[in-house]
Amino acid sequence: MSSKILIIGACGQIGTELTTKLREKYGVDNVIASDINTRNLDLVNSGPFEIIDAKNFNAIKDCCIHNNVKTVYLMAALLSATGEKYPMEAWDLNMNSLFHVLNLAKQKVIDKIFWPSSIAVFGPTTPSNNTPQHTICEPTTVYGITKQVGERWCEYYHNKYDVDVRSIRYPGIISHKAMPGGGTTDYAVEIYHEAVKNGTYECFLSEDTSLPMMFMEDAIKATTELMEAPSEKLTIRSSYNLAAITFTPKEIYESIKSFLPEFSISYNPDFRQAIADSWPSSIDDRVARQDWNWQHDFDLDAMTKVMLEELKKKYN
Ligand code: AKB
Repeated sequence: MSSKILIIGACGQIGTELTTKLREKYGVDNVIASDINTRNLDLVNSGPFEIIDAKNFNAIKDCCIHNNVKTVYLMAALLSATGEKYPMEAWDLNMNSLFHVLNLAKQKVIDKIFWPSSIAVFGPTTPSNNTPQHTICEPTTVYGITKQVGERWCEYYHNKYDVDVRSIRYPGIISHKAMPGGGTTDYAVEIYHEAVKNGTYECFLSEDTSLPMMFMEDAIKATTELMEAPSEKLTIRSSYNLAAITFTPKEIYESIKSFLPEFSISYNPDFRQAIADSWPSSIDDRVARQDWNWQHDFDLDAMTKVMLEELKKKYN
């Protein structure tokens, strides 16, 4: 049997598009999508799909053994805003699912892991502009703590047990297919939907909150390129800084307004403002650029153009 890829958490914002891309690249039957439920029927019906709870070690192991899965993308997680509401659930899901796949690789059931980290590993004491790869990481959210600790474990399993684990510190990801859920950067997706549907948006961050962001196409490109890079080129086994664009709510509003002149915005910051304030405003990703030639394609206006075109098709 040819070796297969398993995506855990495939119905989420990134998992949905990652599944499509990996199926294009490696063949539909070679990529098994899985999630805890069947909430995304398009995805469920688009190829092999299994219901798997990312916290269930035996379910993941059985799926890997029965299908000859050798590569796992672990996309299931509780994000920053939800994690603050359900701290123990975030710890439980984010850490245990990671240990399950790391231990499967240690046991040589699987060969390779992709695990997403986040700009949430940084905190208020981190240099905020052009945040370096190696710097102070004192996160103040539960999500950030799980990602920081997860990074340490990834590096440990690589050094101690030769586990081939690869990771990216994703910035906020903007896409027009599946919605994000429970993140602080979600405003940058909601704003496009509301602009097209209602012509107005109330933003939960203040107008000058600058955060690192990226269009989904770039995030998927980065993920597949990192996974295809020769192992010996990779100098980071915790997680790579990755950057594309940085903008504030006001700047994304202006970008949308240049396409939709009637669009209006108001600001009503909530608890997510404190989370955003603790994160960097821009990221230095030179190590990713050197090690595996990472380059982004989309700037803010190019992304706005695609987002508005696609969402107009969806809503009209
Ligand atoms: C969040 O806002 O929690 C996520 C992230 C930056 O990891 N999008």
